[in-house]
Amino acid sequence: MTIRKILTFPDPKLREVAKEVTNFDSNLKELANDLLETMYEFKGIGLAAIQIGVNKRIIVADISDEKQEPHIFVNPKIKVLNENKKGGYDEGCLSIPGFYEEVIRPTQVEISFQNLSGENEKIIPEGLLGVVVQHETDHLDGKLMVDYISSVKRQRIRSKLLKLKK
Ligand code: GNR
Ligand code: NI
Repeated sequence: MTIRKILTFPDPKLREVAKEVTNFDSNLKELANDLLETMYEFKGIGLAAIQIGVNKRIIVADISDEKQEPHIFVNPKIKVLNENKKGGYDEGCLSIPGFYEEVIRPTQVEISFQNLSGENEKIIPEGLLGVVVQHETDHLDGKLMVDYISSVKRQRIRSKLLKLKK
């Protein structure tokens, strides 16, 4: 188990479209453990492999603050069940540290995915978990939370983060 470094916006790697997972081997389990450990270390509630520079379609999430209830989703696919987009949610992103922006998303989705053994599963995530799985699957397609806000705001965040890096 290793805590990995998280890439930050505007790192071009975060714009890559991640590749389907085809090998459900011990390396994949190791990657899932690293994702969980890194997510807990940085106090996140979700993490996509591309955020640690690994171009694979795997995400993890854990929205419970007391007991750990880790979710691992391999090759996730989102189906919108309720397009209703009332009331956005203030989202944060470990790849955009220090910024919180309201993102309006569908209120109910179904996520179909494979588990670490390659078996198909699907769930209808409730509440915040539904928001997080949409945020994470966006990462796998190179999409970031800042793509939902105005380009003026996005540029401002971009230059602030670039200055912090220097
Ligand atoms: O830690 C995180 N919090 C969060 C809050 C609201 C909506 C989405 C998220 S995901 C984020 C971690 C992260 O960057 N995952 O990609
Ligand atoms: Ni994120």
